[in-house]
Amino acid sequence: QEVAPGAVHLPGWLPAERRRELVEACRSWARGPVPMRHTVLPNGGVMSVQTVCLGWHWQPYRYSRTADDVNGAPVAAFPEWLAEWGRAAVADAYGDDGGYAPDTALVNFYGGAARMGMHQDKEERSSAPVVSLSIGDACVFRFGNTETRGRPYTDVELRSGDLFVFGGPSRFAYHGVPKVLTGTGDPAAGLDSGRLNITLRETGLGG
Ligand code: MD5
Ligand code: FE
Repeated sequence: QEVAPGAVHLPGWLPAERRRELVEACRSWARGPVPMRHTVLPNGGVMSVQTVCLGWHWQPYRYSRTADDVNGAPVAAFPEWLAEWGRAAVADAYGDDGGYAPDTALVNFYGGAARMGMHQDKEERSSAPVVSLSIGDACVFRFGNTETRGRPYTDVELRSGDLFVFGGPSRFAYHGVPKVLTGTGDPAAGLDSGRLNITLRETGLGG
């Protein structure tokens, strides 16, 4: 389950009932106050993944309180219950929650053709872990190194209910999602197709 130092994969961590609750919550966040949408990159590219944010609004390559690139509205609050799930996740991965206090979540929806290229998550001003929860279709998750987008990397299959915690020396590793495994999903979770990934983070931005 430790894929690399600080990178811990706990398959099936999220119970079925919690998956359903999280899918329902994501459906609601996807409607507003800021609708889920394909992020436009500074180079004009459009991400194939759709995203909605809580607490802070992520844009490449910054966080803001309002969704200036969507409808200008303040993002939905980051709920305390999700912070508690985050602390439980870090405690189960590392044996101690380390006072984890996430203040933002990125909810990413991958349709069957969606991909995420190799990147680092560097917008946060904190080296606290990233907690990742996956629901629905499985995917190939590519976990790389901190130096380059290329090899060496390890491909891991992430399935519905899996938890992955990225901290310590793995926090700033390159990573991506080269493939969604269509038809491998979890209809009982309330998601008939596609993949949901929810990441919890500490922005380190305060206020
Ligand atoms: C996903 N999402 O599966 C991934 C899960 C994103 C994103 O990459 O930016 O929304 S989070 C994976 C992650 C985060 C921080 C560090 C590392 C991986 N890592 O060191 O590999 O949709
Ligand atoms: Fe990422």
